[in-house]
Formats: sequence, C-alpha cells, structure tokens
Amino acid sequence: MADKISKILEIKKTHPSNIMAACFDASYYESLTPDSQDRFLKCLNSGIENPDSQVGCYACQPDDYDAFRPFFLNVLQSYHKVDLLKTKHVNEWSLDSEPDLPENAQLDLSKFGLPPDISIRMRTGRNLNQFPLPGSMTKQDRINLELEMGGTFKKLISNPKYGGQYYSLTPGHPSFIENDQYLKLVEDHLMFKDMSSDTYLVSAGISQDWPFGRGCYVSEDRSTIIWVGEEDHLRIISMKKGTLLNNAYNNLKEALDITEPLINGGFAHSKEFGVVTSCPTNIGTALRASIHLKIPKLMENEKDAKAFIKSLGMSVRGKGGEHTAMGADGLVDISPSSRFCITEARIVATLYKGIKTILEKEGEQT
Ligand code: CIR
Repeated sequence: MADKISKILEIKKTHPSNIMAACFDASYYESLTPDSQDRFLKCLNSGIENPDSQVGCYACQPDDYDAFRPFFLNVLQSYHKVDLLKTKHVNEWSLDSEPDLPENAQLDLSKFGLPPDISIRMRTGRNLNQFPLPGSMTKQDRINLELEMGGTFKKLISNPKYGGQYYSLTPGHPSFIENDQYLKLVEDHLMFKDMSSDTYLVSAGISQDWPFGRGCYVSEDRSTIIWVGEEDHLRIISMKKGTLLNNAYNNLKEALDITEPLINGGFAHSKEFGVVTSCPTNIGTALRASIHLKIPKLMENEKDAKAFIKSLGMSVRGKGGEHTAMGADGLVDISPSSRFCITEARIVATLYKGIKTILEKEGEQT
C-alpha cells in the first residue's frame, strides 16, 4: 500500500495532467479506516498503473462517489470544469424546461436540410444498486448481473413494442452465441468490442472475466439496445432513423422507464452527483446524443472546424466513434460534450441548436 501511495505522489510530479494524482491528498487518505483505504485505492488503480491517464480513477461501488466525496468532488470539478459550490447537478428530461425551442419542442432537423434517412444515436449508462460496479465485480457477480437482467429482457421480448432477443457471450447461457455471430453484432454496431485490450479498463478491473456476464438485448426493430457488462452494468442505446430528435430521445427515456421498475433495488443514483457511472467522465446524465453530419467545407480546415464546434459545447469524432479517423466527404460524428451539471433536456437542446449553427456555417463557406 505504501508503494502505491509513493507512486501516486511521484505521478503528481511527473504527470500533472493525471487528475487522480492531482486530486490525491495524503492526509485525506490517512484519515480513512484501513478497509476504506483499500476500497479507495482500488478506485485509483487505473491511474496508478497508467500514469498517462487523463482522469485516472473509476468508482467501484455504487456509493463510492458519496463515500469518498472529498476526493471525487475535486476530480469532478477538475474534469467537468464546474464549481460545485455554485452549480448543482439536476436530472431533467422534460424539453419544456428548455427555452428557445420550436413550438411543442419538436426538434425536426429536416428544417436544416438533413435527409429523412439520417440516423440519431443516444446512449446512457446505468448501474444496479445491488452489485458492485464493474471494477469490483467477481466473475460470479458478472454472471448474476446477466441472470438478474434476464427477467427484464423476457418482459421486453414479450412486449410487442420491443420484441427482439438477448444475445449472451457467457458459455452455457441459454442465449449463448458463437464468436462469428458476436463479431457480426459488433460489425453492425449493436454489440461492444472485447475490452481486454483497453489498458485503463484492465487496470480498473472492469474488463476482467471476459466474456462472462457480457451480452446485449436488441429490440426487433433494432432501435433499442441494452448492453450488459461493459464499462457500466448497462448501456442503454436508442437509435432512430429520421429527422425528429424527439423520437430517439423519447425512445431512450421510455426504455429506462420500462426497465428500472423491473430491477431489484433500482439504479445507482447519487443525490448530489446524479446518475452513477464507473467513469467520472460519464457521471450525472451519462447521456451521449450524437449524429453523423457531412460538413466537407468546414472539415477542409479540421483544426478550425473542431475549435468552432467546441465553442458550441460539442465534440467531434470520426464517424466510427472515439479515436477513429474523420470520414470521407467531411462525415463526422458530433455530440454535446457535457454530461454533468447539465440536464438531459439541455443536452438534446444543445445538439439541436448546435446542428443548426454548424450547418449554417457550412452553408456560408465558399
Ligand atoms: C483516463 O483516465 O484517461 C482513462 N481512464 C479514460 C477516461 C475516459 N474518458 C475520457 O477521457 N473522455
């Protein structure tokens, strides 16, 4: 243990951008009981083993953010660039809470010239109160989480609005699929990749016991997807074709509303910080709302385009997601950057307004 502490103190000096190390306070650590010290260090392991981490810590129990509040408060303020003395996180899905939206908050992108086959993706993460977070799960916990979710998926499958099926990677599970079928689901962007090559997730304990307890539910029309056993217990994904942002948004909210009451003990939520996720970057709403836009003229100057999009509170990725290259014809994936100290409604309003401004600017390019 002393080893780990000296390593953190070293990283503080060598890697000042590692938020975990920057926020580590030895006297706070000393004030904890020996059991709490163990539990706390478990959260910091990823950043200790990977000094180049940007954040460097993960919550490993549903109440870690509250239990280690003095530390996580600083991490969250630092990463999300918020002052929690002045700003409180609030979850709010109603678009009526947002000013300056079109009548009845109908967020129709066809007004900006987007085609009817445009695809909108929204995802959020949820963790169950009854299990440790993925970083501290045993193999049996992972298997039990998947079994616990079985009842919920059965209900969704028998509901005509959803139907579809569950695919499991767990050997011996009744819905087990072979590797070729799994790879096809990954190719179709329905299932997540093996996380074992992500060094941060390995050090965090999140990717262990692959492929046990991993799987995904896919609705008949493929618009509602629930991943089991990735970075969070659940990732709930809504994918809708069409120009009305409301469709993807409402579909996501409905999937959450139908799922949560079916789960023993419900989802982990912090009074102060909102939706609890493994990674501090996702806490609050865990909501990522994105769209693929073609902005070839703006993307001729990628650096300026990125800075402009950033100034609107949005991030740009390649069309294949995080760390992928920009697509041909200036095709990019854009999404509001904030997840914390912002409401769900504001995230979607930011996306809508951002798309409008970006496309106007694209139109002005010669
Ligand atoms: C890190 O701290 O760099 C890794 N644990 C990954 C954090 C993930 N997300 C991010 O930086 N946006």
